[in-house]
Amino acid sequence: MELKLTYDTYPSTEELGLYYTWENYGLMTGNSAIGGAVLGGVQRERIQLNDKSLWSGGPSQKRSDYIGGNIIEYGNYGETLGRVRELFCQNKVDEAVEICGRLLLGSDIGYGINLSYGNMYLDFDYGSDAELKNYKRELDLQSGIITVEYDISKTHYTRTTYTSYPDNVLITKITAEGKDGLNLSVAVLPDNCVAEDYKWNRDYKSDVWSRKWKTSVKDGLISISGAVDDNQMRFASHTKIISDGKVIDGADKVSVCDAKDILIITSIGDDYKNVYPNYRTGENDEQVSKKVLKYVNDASAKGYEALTRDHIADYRALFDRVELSLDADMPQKTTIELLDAYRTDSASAKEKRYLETLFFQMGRYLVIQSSRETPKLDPQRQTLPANLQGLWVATNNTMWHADYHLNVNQQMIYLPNYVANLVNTAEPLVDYIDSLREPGRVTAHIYAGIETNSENPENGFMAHTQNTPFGWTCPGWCFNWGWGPTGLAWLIHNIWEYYEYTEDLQYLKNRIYPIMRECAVFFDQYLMRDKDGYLVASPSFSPEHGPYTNGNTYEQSILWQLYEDTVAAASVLGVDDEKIRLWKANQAELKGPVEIGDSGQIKEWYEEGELGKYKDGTPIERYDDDHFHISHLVGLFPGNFITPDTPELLKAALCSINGRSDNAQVNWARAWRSLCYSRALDGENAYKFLKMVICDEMPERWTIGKRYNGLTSCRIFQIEGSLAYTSAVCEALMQSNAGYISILPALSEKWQKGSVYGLLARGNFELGIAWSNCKPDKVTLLSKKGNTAILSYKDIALASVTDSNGNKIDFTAIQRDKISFETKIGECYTVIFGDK
Ligand code: FUC
Repeated sequence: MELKLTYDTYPSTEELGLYYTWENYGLMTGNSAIGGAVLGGVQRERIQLNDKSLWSGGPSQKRSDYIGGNIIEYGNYGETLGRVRELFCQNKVDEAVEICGRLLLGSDIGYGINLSYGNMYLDFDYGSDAELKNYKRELDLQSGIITVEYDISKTHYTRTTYTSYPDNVLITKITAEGKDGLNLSVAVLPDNCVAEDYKWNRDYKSDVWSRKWKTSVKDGLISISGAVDDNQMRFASHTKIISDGKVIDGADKVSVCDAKDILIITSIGDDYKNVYPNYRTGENDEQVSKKVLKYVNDASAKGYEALTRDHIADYRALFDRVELSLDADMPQKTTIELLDAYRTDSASAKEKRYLETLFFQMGRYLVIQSSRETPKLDPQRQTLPANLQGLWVATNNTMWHADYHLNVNQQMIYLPNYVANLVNTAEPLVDYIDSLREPGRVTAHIYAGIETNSENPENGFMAHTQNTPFGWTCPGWCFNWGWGPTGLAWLIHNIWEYYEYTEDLQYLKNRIYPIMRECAVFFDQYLMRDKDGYLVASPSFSPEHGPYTNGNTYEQSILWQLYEDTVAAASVLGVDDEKIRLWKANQAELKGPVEIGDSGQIKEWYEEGELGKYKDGTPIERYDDDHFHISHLVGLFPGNFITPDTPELLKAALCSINGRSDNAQVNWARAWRSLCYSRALDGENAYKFLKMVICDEMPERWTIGKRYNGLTSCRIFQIEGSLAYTSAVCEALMQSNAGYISILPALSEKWQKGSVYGLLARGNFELGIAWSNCKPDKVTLLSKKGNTAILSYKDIALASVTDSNGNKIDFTAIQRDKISFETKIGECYTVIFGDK
């Protein structure tokens, strides 16, 4: 089945410049470093360009005292924290809260923002005012290529665009077949991109985003070299225009006449390097420019055919790993028509299933475009992880700076990577967390009094809710969203999963475990005893919700999981016996992590009685049942504290999600609810929220129209809704977090018939499931590590298991609903279910 986003309408030249057009209709492309958005204009085309590491903020000539936003007088090497804790213990909550709000803060000076690189403009002269016909624009998820096609006056024009990871270039190929040739000009402008209709964060001053650059043109090559004013970050791009027509250099653009064929090759780069404390490569302008030019020259020498062949091979090696069918075909409707029908519930069942499949694969496409590992042969191409907008920002005042948010967003951005079989794409996240260790030790010292020195090396690092690529690890400039030391531990659970899915022992040992260990070492010292002798992280704030307390379910659940994971990691590596003992003891002495309240809910705060009320019945301040975050359920998802094997807790978790209204408002929150419902084995509610992600409805006051480009939003476009959607589809079809693989644990009745191939389960199994009437017919299991397979489904003990030669395999029926059998590396097993 084809997987395409298709359009038959295009923006006018005027509309091309609007933020609205970019956000709702732009088709995104990228290779984790360079990004682009194809808007599809005809007279004028705009390809918006990104360089992921182009940021303002951080170290700068004008901030010689830059220390990642930490304020020594505020943190006072842990004294302030100690005072706050003491006040909490004496039950002087108001005084404690006052100090939190005044001193447990970081700076906002030099935070910076992820900048849009600029735009490439193609201005066409068709030499006739003949009518345009057969316009089509599409993004083909199976090749990672965007195409724009149309006819004007007996000539067929085609433009294809993609971003090559192997060659580090953005390619646009334009051809004309028929009577007329191509006449156009190409210009690249690293312009300021503050679109008129962009209504968020307008108050940013230009000193945050302004830059200077020079453009030169020679032999069809447009070269740009410049620097960001705020932090002197150097950037460069080269755009080479190759054609069979006449190529004419202008002052700042290139014109092409009478061509049938034009190839435009662009590469962009900068002098950013994720190394503390300067975060620069040390290259001068010329070196940055030369580095970028080499990619363009190499790609020109290679030629379009070979570039495209290598791009497709690279892309498909990832994309093709997972196939999903929900028994649908590609409808004869454009994406706009389909989405409108879906949103008004007038789409046919087949159309709905098609869109649900398309969004699943769109999430995988976005992962591949926005997060790739460092190429072995080109280590300078290490990239930052995908940020709040992946790597696509179109303005220089993007909301939330398109940064790294650790109170849910960054965790969600890296949800589908493992289960949707794209494991290596998570490596930029591992590299990034590793890079927070050095600056994070400074924050740990200043705010928690936990010092790393020669006697205590790697003694703990701390980071809070938001960070930038410049080691910005201090708390935010407002306590109730900005203080969040456990967000980092949550993110580290994600990279532990890298090991759980792959069982790559070397990678665990060299890259992941040192990070986990240092995080656990930090919390060993950070935790304090409460009046009952339990260990708590204090002060705490359930992300953006409710009161300040001495420990809460969110933080305690994350810490339970951190100890659980770190003990498992150390045990499998056979190291740190003494630490293992300490970590187990600490885990056992944690307050909570989970308590059941008087409404039968998981309490979000230990002070809670009935849902949203204190034990004496007074309402909890700032309690909001529409609230986006469901932070107290991290033990259910992504954690393992609450599973079907703890039925009482599972029931309480269900009560908690049901206690929140359906009005989750933003898409990551909808996807999160779907994930939790799947873990709670409630397929219909899980589906309901998946559907809401596709509908992408936003309150009127926030929105500038509906998205039709496969993206979803959190007011503005934010990427985690789409990525968490993909992972939520996986969780409905298969779960593997509770020590066994659950088949179709939360399948909605809407998905009667279908199949999925290539999902990854913990223990490194590749799973296929074919089902009908909502029940599995056949499960295939490719064992990539030779582990014992444990599968769970109703009455699975009555099924039969064969190996790839059709030989029957003996299995152990652990229960009627659970079987186990030994597997061999590389062998594929088939489970056939009997009568339904
Ligand atoms: C969290 C959320 C906001 C937004 C921001 C980037 O703080 O509560 O809705 O997604 O991150």
